[in-house]
Amino acid sequence: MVKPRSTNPRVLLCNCFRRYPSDYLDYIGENVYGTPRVSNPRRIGFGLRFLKQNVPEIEILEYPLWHQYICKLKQGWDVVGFSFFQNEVADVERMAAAAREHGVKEIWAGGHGALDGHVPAFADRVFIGAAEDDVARVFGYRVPDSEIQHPVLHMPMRFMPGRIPHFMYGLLYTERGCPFKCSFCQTPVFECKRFKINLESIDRVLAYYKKVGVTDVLLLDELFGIYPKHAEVLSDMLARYRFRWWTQSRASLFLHNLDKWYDRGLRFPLIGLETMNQKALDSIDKKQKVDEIIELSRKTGEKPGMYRMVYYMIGYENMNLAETLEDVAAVKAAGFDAHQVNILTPFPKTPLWDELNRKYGIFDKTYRHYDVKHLVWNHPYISPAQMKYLLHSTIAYLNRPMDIYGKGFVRLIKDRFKSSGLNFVWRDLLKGPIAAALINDRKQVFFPRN
Ligand code: B12
Repeated sequence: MVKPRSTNPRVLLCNCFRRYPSDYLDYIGENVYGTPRVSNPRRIGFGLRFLKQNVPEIEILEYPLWHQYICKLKQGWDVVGFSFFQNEVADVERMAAAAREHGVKEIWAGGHGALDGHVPAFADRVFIGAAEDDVARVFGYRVPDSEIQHPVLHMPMRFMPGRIPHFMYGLLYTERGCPFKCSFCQTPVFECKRFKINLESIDRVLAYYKKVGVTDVLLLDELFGIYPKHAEVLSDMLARYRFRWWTQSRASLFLHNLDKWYDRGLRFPLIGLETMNQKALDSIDKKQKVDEIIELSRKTGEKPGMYRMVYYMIGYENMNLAETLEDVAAVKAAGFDAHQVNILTPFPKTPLWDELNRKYGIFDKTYRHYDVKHLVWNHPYISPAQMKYLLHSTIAYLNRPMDIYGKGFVRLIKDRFKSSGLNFVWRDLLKGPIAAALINDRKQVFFPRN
């Protein structure tokens, strides 16, 4: 029997299971065909850490191995919940079935994967968007959005072959939601409420990162800079702690803030380019001009020590093979340093999903294929096999290992050496990897809630 809520149910929230201990997302390997490769181990559930920081009564289990998960189930839980992406839905359904077999009466689902239409078939409660307050209510109190506290979040990057520690990012989410409505993106439907994460809790996390030796902070907001005053305080804070920082945003916001953010430590802008074809940009409602992208490349290219990565997609409805190749050539000519190349993928509840399904049909329902590297709908001009070939050749062309590791990093090293002298050797070649080797990112560090 599920206990009445007021008596504090035992709640366990998990990520999808890992297949083997060093299971990783081959994020760089998927986008650069060459060595050295960099692995992005599946170790930390960012959403789960946010929930635990704000609702300490829950227990979290991050990316367990299957046997660890079963062992945990045996401890007896009133509720077991899962945090997952679309490409993990089938695996999580299997985990939910195992939980039921162990007598769990209530299954929860959250994270972007929970938007999938099949999820209510195996979950009793589906949470969309930030859920700190919803989960706190189960324990009889509230966590308003303005009081959500930021937890400690690390993300390791390791060189392969082997597992050589290279970087340990400190992660930051400074706001949730996005005012734009790009047709491919789930954020407008996932995070209907937009809000900022409170600054005191961010400051506390930054002080912690500094203390443990983190050199680089990665901001994974959908769109850093959309709240100008908030971004002003935050960029100032990052400068005060002397972090080098990486952030996602759109071309217009980078252009507007470039000089200031650069002076305050921004070195790795991650830019939503999407395509250099204006018709295609308009077709996904990106509200971005190709001229802005060109201008941004020029301006960022003049900043010493800046490494620019763009998010690029192929497979637009109105582009055939030849037009796609022209687009790829235009992206190369824009002159950015690295490119994440994806295939335009409809995700549930997005305008793109409805439109492509209605006009052409979404034929591939295999969840694992929703990793933005597969064509899952009937493209009018390009077959799935052609698209795969196009993806591989685009990646090989845009991210030539010699350019990425050779030209790009050699320029970075030269620029850094020029600006910091021998301090560069300490900070980049020694301090970063030493901190990466010493920090135990899996250790759950939480601040007391005040
Ligand atoms: C960080 C990130 C990643 C990281 C994930 C690392 C990790 N260990 O989690 C990396 C870089 C590895 C990654 C990879 C991918 N990503 Co990604 N990623 C993001 C990003 C930028 C932020 C997500 C995040 O961490 N948010 C912050 C946390 C705090 O929020 P949250 O997870 O949503 O959790 C909150 C709520 O959702 C809720 N909640 C979450 N889980 C649960 C569970 C329960 C039970 C409850 C009650 C509540 C709850 O409460 C939490 C606290 O408020 C988003 C875009 C964005 N800005 O949102 C894209 C995004 C989620 N990614 C996306 C995609 C497509 C991918 C990839 C498939 C693409 C690729 N090949 O690169 C892969 C798939 C990875 C995988 N399955 O392993 C898409 C959609 C994914 C989808 N629908 O499945 C997004 C939305 C980007 C976009 N706009 O298109 N990603």
